[in-house]
Amino acid sequence: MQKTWRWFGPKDPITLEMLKQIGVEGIVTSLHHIPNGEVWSLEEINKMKDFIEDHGLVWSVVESLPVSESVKYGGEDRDELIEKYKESLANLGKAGVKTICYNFMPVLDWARTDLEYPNPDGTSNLYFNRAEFAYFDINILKRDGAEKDYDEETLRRMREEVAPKMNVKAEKRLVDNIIVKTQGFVNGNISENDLNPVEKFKGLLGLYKGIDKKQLKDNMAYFLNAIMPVCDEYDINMCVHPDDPPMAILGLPRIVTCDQDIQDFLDAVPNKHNGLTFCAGSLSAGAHNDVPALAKKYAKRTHFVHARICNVMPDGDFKESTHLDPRLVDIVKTFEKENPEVPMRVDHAPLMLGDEKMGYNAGYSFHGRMLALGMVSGIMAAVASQS
Ligand code: DNO
Repeated sequence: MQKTWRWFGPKDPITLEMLKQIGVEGIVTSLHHIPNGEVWSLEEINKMKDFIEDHGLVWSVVESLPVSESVKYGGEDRDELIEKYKESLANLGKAGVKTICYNFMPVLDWARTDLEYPNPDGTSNLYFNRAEFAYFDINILKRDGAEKDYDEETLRRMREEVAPKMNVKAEKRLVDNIIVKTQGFVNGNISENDLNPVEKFKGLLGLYKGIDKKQLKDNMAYFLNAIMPVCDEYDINMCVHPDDPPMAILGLPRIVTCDQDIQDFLDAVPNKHNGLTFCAGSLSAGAHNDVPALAKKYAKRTHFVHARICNVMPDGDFKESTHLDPRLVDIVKTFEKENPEVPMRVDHAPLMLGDEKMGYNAGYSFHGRMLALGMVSGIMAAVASQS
């Protein structure tokens, strides 16, 4: 696999010079300054590409070229937005940047309740607490009928363990973690500048009234069918990111959650340019997924790999595991054998050794990711020595 790194552009405190020193071969980035839905001009693309290449690196993957909400729910302006998306793709193709990661998650890109969950060794991790998430849904969003989406045990934990600890500050932190800090930097719907994120969020949820899984799948197929001619012309590989976590949340449908879903979107638009971002971490956050088996099944349809893996607790909470987890070793082995050229980046590593003071985007520490890259590189070297 090609060793890549998610870099957030010239304002990222982690510089390309630093990345060269730690063995990174390719860069994963986006034009974060261009608002969602606007065309990426060839000029802006080339500016970024030249900057990366001037540092002796290559722009391996775009993560992400965001799909506007209206394309997902099928709004009136979707065809117009898809035309703009096609223009951006054509410009990327002309510049030679040909692997494009996107997602089809309604409203919320990825979700965690805690961004600095302390570990016994002094590091901290991202964490998803189901009972805290239920508290956000039921008591903060006050979504109609939310209670019925949670099992009895989660509701008991919410009442007995979460609610007594809540106050204005704790609620604000939960809102920040779930819909603000995890969204802004991925060009999501809510940013740190929004004065009332909860109200804005409720409005966005309203856009999906009446949209079920089937409708969302149809909308994804509509989008893919529309863009495939451009992908064919420029040999662009589209790779959808699985839903994180891989299940319906907040009453919203999610459609890239399991084996069947993956098979469905691949079958819906049978074109080699329609592929997957194999985010082992997202898929592993659902106990229903056997992620090493999915890697074997879909290695050849994968255009981009996110290396990380989660442990799901019996109560449905989950947390990232070490990058040396045997399941990840197995997955790395699979990709090294089945798709050795595929770009891979390590994902969501702990905060450690001063990372916590640096204000990095949630999940994107420097020391934590550097250690993770060292671990995955070690696994790759061991696999190479055995073959
Ligand atoms: C979170 C990321 C996601 C991912 C997008 C791709 O850390 O894995 O935000 O970049 O879903 O579109």
